[in-house]
Amino acid sequence: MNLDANPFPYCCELSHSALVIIDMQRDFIEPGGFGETLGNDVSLLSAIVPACMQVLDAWRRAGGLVVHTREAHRADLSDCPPAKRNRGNPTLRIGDPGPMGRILVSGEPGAEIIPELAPRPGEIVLDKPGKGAFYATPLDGLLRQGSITHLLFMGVTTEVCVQTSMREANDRGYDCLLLEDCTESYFPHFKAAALEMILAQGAIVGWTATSAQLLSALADAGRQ
Ligand code: TIU
Repeated sequence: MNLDANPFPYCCELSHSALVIIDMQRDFIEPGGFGETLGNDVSLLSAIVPACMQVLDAWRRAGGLVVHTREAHRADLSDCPPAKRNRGNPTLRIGDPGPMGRILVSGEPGAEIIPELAPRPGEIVLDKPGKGAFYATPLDGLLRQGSITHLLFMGVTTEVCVQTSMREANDRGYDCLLLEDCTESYFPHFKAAALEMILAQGAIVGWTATSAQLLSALADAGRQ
């Protein structure tokens, strides 16, 4: 597949590529979850859901590997460092009971991926205790086992978990692309800055492209 990406074209083979969907959880996108406890207006984030659904649907139909991550901790919080739990002055801390169950705890309603993007059998679903998808998860091994070399990212938030995961992936040798209209931040200027940082200096972290560009590349690949 060839994508008309920034800062220059991005080439990947579907059989060696994965769509990595970062933390599209109720805790970040709906009121009453972790995002809101940090003082954020969560309404901005749901705007990307239709574009994410379109990409996920096309990617599934093409037969590509899908990885979903969730930022979620064990019920006993043994994988949540006190430095993370005690940071700042949130209205509720990780593990506290909120309107969608315990904040950012695996298995609680708030930690689930939003129903529109719910994982299907056969897709990889990983709970991660950090911001990056590679820290304390089996992701790198699973991707190498599947001969995956190219990662296409969507999800939230752009400059926190998405950018951290892309940087981790970049250092591990993956060619990474971020779908611009399938990622969002609570701070629009941070999203814009993150996109700029990623593709500056000759794609120092990776490429960016729109969902339309990926859909068109998938359609072209399907015709061949
Ligand atoms: N998934 C993710 O980005 N976690 C965050 O805590 N993001 C914020 O922007 N707070």
